[in-house]
Amino acid sequence: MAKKDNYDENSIQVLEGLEAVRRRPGMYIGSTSRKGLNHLIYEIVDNAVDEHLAGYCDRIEVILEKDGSCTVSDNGRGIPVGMHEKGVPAERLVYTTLHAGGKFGNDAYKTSGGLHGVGSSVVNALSAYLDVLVKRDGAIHHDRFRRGRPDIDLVNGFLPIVGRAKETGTTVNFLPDPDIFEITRFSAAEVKSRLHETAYLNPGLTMAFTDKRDGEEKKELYHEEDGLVGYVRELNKNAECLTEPIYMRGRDEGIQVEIAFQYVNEFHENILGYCNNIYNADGGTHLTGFKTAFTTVMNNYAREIGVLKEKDANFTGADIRSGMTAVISVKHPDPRFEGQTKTKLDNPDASRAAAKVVTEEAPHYFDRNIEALKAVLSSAEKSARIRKAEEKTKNSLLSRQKYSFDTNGKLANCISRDASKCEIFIVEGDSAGGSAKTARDRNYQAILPIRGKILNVEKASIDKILANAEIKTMITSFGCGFSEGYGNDFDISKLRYDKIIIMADADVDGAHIGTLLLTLFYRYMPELITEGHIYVAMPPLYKVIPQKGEGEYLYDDRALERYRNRHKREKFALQRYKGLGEMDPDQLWETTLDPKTRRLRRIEIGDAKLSSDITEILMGTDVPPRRDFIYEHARDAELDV
Ligand code: 28F
Repeated sequence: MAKKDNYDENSIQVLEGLEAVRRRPGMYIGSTSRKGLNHLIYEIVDNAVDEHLAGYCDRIEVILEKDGSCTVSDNGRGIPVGMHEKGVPAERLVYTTLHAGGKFGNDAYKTSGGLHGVGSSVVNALSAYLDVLVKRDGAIHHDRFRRGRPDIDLVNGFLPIVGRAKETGTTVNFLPDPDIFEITRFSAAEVKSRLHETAYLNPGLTMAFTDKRDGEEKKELYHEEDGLVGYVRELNKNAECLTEPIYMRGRDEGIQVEIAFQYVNEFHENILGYCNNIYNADGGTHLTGFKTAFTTVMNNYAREIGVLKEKDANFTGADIRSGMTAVISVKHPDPRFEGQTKTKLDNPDASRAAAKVVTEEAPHYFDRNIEALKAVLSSAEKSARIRKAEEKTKNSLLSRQKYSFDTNGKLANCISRDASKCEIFIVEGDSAGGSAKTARDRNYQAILPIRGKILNVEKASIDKILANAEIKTMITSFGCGFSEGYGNDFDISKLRYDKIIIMADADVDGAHIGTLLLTLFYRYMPELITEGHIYVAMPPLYKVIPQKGEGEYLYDDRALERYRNRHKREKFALQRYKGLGEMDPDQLWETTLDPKTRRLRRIEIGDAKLSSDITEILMGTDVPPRRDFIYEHARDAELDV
């Protein structure tokens, strides 16, 4: 009897906990937009990955179902279903208790640590329904919840058994609650990219993906036997490589460190950091430890083999990393993160561990691979030479231009100086630029027309980049300088516009220009993206004008198809926009400039793998995948209100 009372009390607490999640979902999953939505899948997948890390699961499957739900299953041991001391099956407690991991006094079990370590119960609380099937002890056990509340009766305190099974594993099927999420359609591109990333970080694990939502099933299988080395190869697959991928691993203070890097014939560094399989967009201590130690090791080599003479100054860290692509993955028993977004690792011991591994392992490799050593040092020399030559040019260029606000011929600036209200549209082509200048609200909207193709900064040296007229104009207009490997002159607090809006045609060329611009921002002004200032305008493809009633803008062919289906018997005129240049100023205002009616997509580069895919897909010459990519992302466009 006492036990039952106890359970009732507990179950009230449980419901209150889940209610809290439903009241403030953003606190638990970041947001209720598309990003938060996909996060639900990652939380569940992370639990399965933990089971892999524990050594019991080698296959995880993710299915996007026709009804909009998602199924995740693994072939691990199955979540324990035995009666817990509180009088409920352990599985049910996992799905209804916040911080379940901690409550079991078994913190060490949780290594991949979902976003805030509250995984399963948060997903449950935010799902219209969630079904769990556990195959264990020869039986299939079933549990079911609605909006986090159990929706199935226990049988003598146990989960109902719905079948027999020799094998073991856990399957979870859930439907995000439309009352909570603004958007309930998962982004397949993002899920796939995340699964592929997980496969690279966990060689030996197979990730299967199926999208059953539209028409025929689409399947992908990710299995990356070469792990981080394969990841680095993939990141560099379109570059001219100067070394083989170099791999090292080690352990220190209970932290496991794995590093793979490779040099390419380019002028920037691309270093990705992971802690417990989670990408750290803002890096952190594991990266700084690696960088500092690697700089020391390589400067020592440079002196030893005479690349640096006694009187020479050391190479800077950026010199040494110029051309480096690296992935650093640490497994930490108690990760801490810094800042609002929790994307920067903060544990000092992770820095020491990464430094120790590099200091011990890098010489093992370079002592035996002199060619690689020479390639790295000659890349550093080249970078140092350019740095010195350009420090002068750069200083004079920036001091001359830093505050020349209105002297720029092409920029049609706005009147307001209140950055929080101002917007700048980067418009492709002179004719669209002209219309936009007429159409805009000059109080707070600035127009910067750009001509022709933007320089591909991935392939250009810094002097060429700074000499490029369009890029110079952008740097001066934005007002916050730029950052490159040799020092950071970028100051986001000086940004003159809250929104920087890329306005290009909704065709392949437009997408190409958009990507070149994004690549520029990503490499040289990344905070513009991470702080959420970059947007892409999504102009409509069609306008339908019915005989009676209001005209309507349609943004893609699906919308047109839907419109046709809804207005089968009615006559309407159909106007097709080929490009921004064809719209008159009024149309341009209504479709692209007016905050009340326009559509903007905010650019987020939280996912390193995805951004590399974007560059890969959009920079490549393959037109078909590029079109698919644009299509898929265009459909996920969110209204900016
Ligand atoms: C589709 C999502 O969530 N898989 C999981 C396991 C296995 C165990 C476990 C999970 C013990 C009581 C805390 C099994 N046998 N896939 C998953 N597989 N959780 S989640 O244990 C959880 C702890 O609650 C498991 C022995 N030990 C652990």
